[in-house]
Amino acid sequence: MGHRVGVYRRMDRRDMGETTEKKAAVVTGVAGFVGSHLASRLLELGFGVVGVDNLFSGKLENIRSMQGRPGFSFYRRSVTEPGLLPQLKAEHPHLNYCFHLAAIVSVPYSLDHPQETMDTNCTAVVEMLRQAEALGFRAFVFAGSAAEYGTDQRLPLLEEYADDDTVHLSPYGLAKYLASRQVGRSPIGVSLRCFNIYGPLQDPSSPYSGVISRFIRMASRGEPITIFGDGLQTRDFVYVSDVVEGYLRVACPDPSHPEIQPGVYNIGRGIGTSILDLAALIRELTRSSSKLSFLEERAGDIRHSRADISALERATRWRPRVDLADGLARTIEWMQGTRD
Ligand code: UD2
Repeated sequence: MGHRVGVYRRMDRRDMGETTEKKAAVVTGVAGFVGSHLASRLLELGFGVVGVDNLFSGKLENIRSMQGRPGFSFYRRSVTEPGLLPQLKAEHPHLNYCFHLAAIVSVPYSLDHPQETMDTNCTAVVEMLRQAEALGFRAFVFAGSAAEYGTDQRLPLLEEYADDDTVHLSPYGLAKYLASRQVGRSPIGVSLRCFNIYGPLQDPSSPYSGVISRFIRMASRGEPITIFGDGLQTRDFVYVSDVVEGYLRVACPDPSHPEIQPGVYNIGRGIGTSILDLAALIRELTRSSSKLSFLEERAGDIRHSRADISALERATRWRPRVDLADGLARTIEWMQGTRD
């Protein structure tokens, strides 16, 4: 458990426009799927990392390989605690970046706990942004979501489509939208609206886990692959290392883009894949003979989702590098090596 595959291309520190200034970042949600990948990459690039997680959905095993490494410290704290960022800054004066990924991550949970979701996914974000501005941070990067587009079916989804008229399907979507809007208006703020992220460390064990981790587990075990609805719904799947690279690019642009570009950007691959095609690909890659089992469509499921990613490409020259077959192969290798 905790073994890492080589998901990142070797990158010279100069790629990140490194200067002699010491860099240190707060990563909230550090024990989560994406947060732990991001923290590990930041450490590789020479950043100090102060990781924060209340372990509500994050797992200590995701950060075990970083604990004890020079430059990494972990705080089991909630981002809803008042004054958290000033306290961390007092203990780590070099802190100058904040990557805010901590969130209530389950859409169904948000429907049952709307107030807690608004507190965590919106109010706490705006408060932390305000603190980062006051403390002179260089960048505050927030994990937005495709859920901010609600029921909008104008594909590909452009950033401007999410506005005050958008009909959100959940407190999760609404809270992320409001927080993103606020972050995108700050001179140090960038919100990355993440589409369907997948890769190693994604937990396959709950019914609301990402479809890719679930399908790989079912296919590897020869269990029926559960398709909710007709399977013709589509999603924009993006591999975790591409998302991590996007976070880094918006916060620490390369020498030809020295300034951060505040605003709200989609991050996906810009390609829609149907759930049926995904299941076929995973069966093939795992050489599985699992059957497909068609179940009731999931309540609140969006039919199609696909990002327009040109704004992020223009602002930072970021490009997704890992295609679906390659990303699936890497995820399968990790899951089969450590889980089953
Ligand atoms: C994603 C995010 C969620 C939120 C939402 C916003 C993930 C894991 N979740 O939810 O946090 O941002 O987007 O819209 O990225 N499916 C099956 N069989 C299964 C599991 C899933 O058919 O066993 C279908 C499911 O009905 C859906 C699609 O696969 O149509 C993707 O499901 P998901 O849970 O991976 O992600 P999604 O898009 O609902």
